Amino acid sequence: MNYVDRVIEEIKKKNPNEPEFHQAATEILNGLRPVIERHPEYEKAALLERFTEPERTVMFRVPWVDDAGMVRVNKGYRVQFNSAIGPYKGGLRFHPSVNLSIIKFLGLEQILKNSLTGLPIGGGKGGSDFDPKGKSDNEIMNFCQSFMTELQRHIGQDTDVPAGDIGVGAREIGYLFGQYKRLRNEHVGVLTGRGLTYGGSLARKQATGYGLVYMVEEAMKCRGDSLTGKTVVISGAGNVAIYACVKAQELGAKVVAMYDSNGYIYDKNGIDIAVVKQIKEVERARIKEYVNRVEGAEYHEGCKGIWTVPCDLALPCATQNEIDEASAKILVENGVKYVGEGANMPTTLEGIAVFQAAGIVFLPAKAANAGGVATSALEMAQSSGRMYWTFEEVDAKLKNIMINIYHNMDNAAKEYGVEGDYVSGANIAGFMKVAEAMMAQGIV
Ligand code: NDP
Ligand code: 2IT
Repeated sequence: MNYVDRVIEEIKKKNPNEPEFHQAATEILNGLRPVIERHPEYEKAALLERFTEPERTVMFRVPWVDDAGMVRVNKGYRVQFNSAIGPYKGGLRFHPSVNLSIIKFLGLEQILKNSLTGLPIGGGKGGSDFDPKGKSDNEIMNFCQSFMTELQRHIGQDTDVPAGDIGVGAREIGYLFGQYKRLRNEHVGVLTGRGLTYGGSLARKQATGYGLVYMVEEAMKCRGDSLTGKTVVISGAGNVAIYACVKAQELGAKVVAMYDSNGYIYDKNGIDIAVVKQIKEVERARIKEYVNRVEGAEYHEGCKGIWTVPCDLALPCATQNEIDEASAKILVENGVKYVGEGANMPTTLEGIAVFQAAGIVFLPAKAANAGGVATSALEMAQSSGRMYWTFEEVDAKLKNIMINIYHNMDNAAKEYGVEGDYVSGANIAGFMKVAEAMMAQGIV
């Protein structure tokens, strides 16, 4: 059995009951086959086995008190996956579905994504099965303080720098940072996505969504195409989805559908994003409210139907495995030409195969959504330098990074004989830097 097949098999055997981790590892290792052929020395060094085994996994109890005085207990996680090229870096996800498999898939993806940014950041991820929905601000603060009381002993500005992800935004980062500072007595860049009054970077909030659209714009430009007049469907109505919508509209596209975890809105006139922001960011309410505020808009219960809305560009920006084989086929039948992944692993392996067979321009998550973590690294640089860049400066750096990532993965795909296959291209381009750093650092 060849090296890649053997490692995939071992991962499944040694990590049972981790389907999301198996999925991410399979996608990555399949993409790396041409690299392994060219570098037989990696097998002797057990490079793939080391790459797919986290350097450290921390799991802990998070007890907190709810508003009724009842004690609640959640699970906390931080997977410090790979520090070959820099301190561990990656978000925290608070969602009831969180388990070790999900955190490990996110952490493994993060290693390659962070490498692709060209900045010195390793890969990690964490979170909790805590559900922020329906909790009061006081309960959110109690939870965040308890979570950080344990997490603080494992992180640090030069060790591991968490940030936001699903369910963790500016409010949660604020409470987490406050508790870190109180316990450690240091005001440092240990978290990114901080508020602008205490070390945050301009444009970090917008970065993932903007970066996604910058990459799509570059892919279109290379084909003599542009966003002007394009019809776009975006799943999600959170941080990534909202700012992808803002930038796509600014560049002349029409976004006609978005969803939250209950159902989707369709607005043939183009989504009024100010209304979505008011509902989701300010009121923390359900997106179905939109139809009460915008005439002519429709609401459909359930999420999957969103992929039946015809579009030129689909931007899945909510969560993993949102687009399965059946949804991918419908998108293709309806004439989709570009798919850009804002969420992490939003397309199943079967869904990706459908897009690739149909010749769709498919921009995989670890490249397309890297703008968020790239701007986090810019926030770290500003913290260390004790200075701030303007919005325009950060935005220009972000755009430049996204264009570079696009060309690096495009070139890697060409160099390794898989032109146009950006899944392989992104995996190869991200992996080579990590591989070289790991080989140079000895058996660790
Ligand atoms: P948010 O919590 O801000 O928003 C998530 C959105 O997706 C919400 O609208 C939520 O619906 C919806 N959603 C979440 N889970 C599900 C589900 N199981 N089914 C249907 N809808 C769901 O998170 P972000 O926007 O930050 O993250 C979205 C995706 O982007 C994630 O995959 C994340 O890993 C990825 N990402 C985020 C980055 C960042 O900088 N924030 C960077 C790179 C990637 P509801 O409102 O009902 O909860
Ligand atoms: O998936 C991701 O890249 C993020 N959630 C952002 C991580 C970060 O450290 O900014």
